Amino acid sequence: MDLLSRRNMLFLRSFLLILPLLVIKASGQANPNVNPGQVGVHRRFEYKYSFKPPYLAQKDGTVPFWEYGGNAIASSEMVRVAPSLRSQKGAIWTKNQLNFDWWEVEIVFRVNGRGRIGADGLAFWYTTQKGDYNGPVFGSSDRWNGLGIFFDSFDNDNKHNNPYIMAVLNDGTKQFDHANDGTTQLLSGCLRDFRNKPFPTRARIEYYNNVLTVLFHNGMTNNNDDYEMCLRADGVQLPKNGYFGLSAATGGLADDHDVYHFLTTSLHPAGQIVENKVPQDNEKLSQEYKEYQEKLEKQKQEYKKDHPDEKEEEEWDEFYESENQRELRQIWQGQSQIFEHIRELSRKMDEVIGRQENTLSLVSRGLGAAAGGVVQQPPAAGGAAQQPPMVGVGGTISRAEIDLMVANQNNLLATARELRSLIGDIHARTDSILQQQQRAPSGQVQSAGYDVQAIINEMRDGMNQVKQGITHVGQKLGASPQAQTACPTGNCVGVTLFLSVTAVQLLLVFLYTIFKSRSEAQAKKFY
Ligand SMILES: [Ca+2]
Ligand SMILES: [Ca+2]
Repeated sequence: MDLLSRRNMLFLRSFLLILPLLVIKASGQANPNVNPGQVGVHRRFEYKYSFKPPYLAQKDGTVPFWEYGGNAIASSEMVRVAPSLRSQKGAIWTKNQLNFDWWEVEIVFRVNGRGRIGADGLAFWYTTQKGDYNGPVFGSSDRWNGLGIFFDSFDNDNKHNNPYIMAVLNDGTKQFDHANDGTTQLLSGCLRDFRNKPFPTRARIEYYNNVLTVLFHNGMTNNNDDYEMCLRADGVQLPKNGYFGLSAATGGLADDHDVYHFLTTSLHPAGQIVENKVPQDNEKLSQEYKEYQEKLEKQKQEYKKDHPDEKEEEEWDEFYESENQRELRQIWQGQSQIFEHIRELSRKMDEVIGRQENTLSLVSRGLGAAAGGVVQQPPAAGGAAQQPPMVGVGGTISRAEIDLMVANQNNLLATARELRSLIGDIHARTDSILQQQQRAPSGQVQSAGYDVQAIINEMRDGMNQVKQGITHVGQKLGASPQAQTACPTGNCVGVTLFLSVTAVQLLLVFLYTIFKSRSEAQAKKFY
């Protein structure tokens, strides 16, 4: 194992040590209402309130359990709620009322058009009555009773804040404020571009324990996990037993409004299982599983009898997982975990940001009302476009506090980005290790480290310098007597002079030794 991969290993190990802290911190902030998928909520796919390809529409053009009208067209692959022609309107509604209170709906859709700007948008509905197929609000009826989630492409109020996603509640009395793009009525929203994306865009709308959450997937990847928080609202009271619907409209500008998947899952709190079919199924399945297991075991034993030699080889093979392989496997597993946790963290962060945006919009609305007739600023989303209200202090929240909130939010964003880049880095490094591993079938990681190469180069240069120095000195020593006069310092001694002095000294020492040994020998004679 070379220097580079060792360094990588150390880096990973230290990161793994930090990880539990991050996880503890994250789990400490968890809110049981936020994500029912993780707190033991029973989920059930509701096929009577869903559609998806293939065979979305049957041969006669009908969509099972749904009815559509207006300019909507259904094919086996998708529902084109409104096509890219001028002034089109269409809608599709579930035939049946809901028979469950809490739900999650995932919509996979595309809003595509040739123009830089499109119109008008797509709407998701949960209402007590089915709406029209050619109504004034994105193709459906106004004065609805329930919830509308609007994907509003066109910027009617010219505030440069579209495409915009918003949730609007209505009790059947309010008329939708088209001129202001609904900013006077919206519950919450976010600025997200959903037009002309490389992959289908997705929205996950969840209503559980009176908390409405809208997650959005921007269609830049095909990864199902890349949802971002768009909005979250507590204390939402929707009427029971409503209908689901989708509608869309075009105007002078026109987009195709295509919906590929409409997937409904009902959510049931833990301990409230409705069906009793499940245990029977379970019993049957576990019985089958047992039978298969016995069969497998039997076959295994038979195989062992027939091939007594092979067994050992297999075991030895598994036993000798090389150290590198094991280490890589552990790193890989650790990494996957890290990645999951970071995704979770960033999701939570998005959620926090969503809440702050809510608060900001509330504050600005409150201040606007206090200032009296000041035109309201729609809540800008997306982080960068945020503007704290410029009006003076009107309530309990001061300008400084809002600034602080914004600063905090930016900090959070920066941290999240750092974490993301860090994990990307780790990925890249591991990939390179893996590639190297593949290249070396012996299991030895080959050294191709840039650092090692650099060090060797440096050493080579150093050696060359030393060599040059030696030859230089050699030349000096072998030079003619004239070179001595050219001695730059004046302190240096000529080679001949130095040699002769040394010779004289040696001679003197030699003579002294002879003299001494003789006198000692004479002295011995006297004893
Ligand atoms: Ca609009
Ligand atoms: Ca607008």
